[in-house]
Amino acid sequence: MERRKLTSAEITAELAHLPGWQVVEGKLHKQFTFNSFATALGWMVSVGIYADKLDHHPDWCNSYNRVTVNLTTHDMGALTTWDMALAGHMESLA
Ligand code: H2B
Repeated sequence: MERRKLTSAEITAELAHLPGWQVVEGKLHKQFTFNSFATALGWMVSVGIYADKLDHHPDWCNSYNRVTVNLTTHDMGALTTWDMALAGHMESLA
């Protein structure tokens, strides 16, 4: 998959397809709420397997049934196509 920085127009267009996501301090941000800790953890494991295969890892924090996610591409210091791909995969599994 192509890995490149997104323009602000591209980011705005992508956000239209990612409900609940917003750019906060330059990162793609969302807080997910699940109905239990077990559900949240299972989702994290599924997402984590995909992320590791892509070699693109989320910054995230879990508290009981909530997972707070911040995505960015560390080595480019920007949002990229891979951040959008990871966000889209998170949505498809949530
Ligand atoms: N994840 C994210 N989100 N951004 C990166 O720049 C990044 C990564 N780089 N996972 C990868 C790992 C890099 O450190 C390794 C060496 O491929």
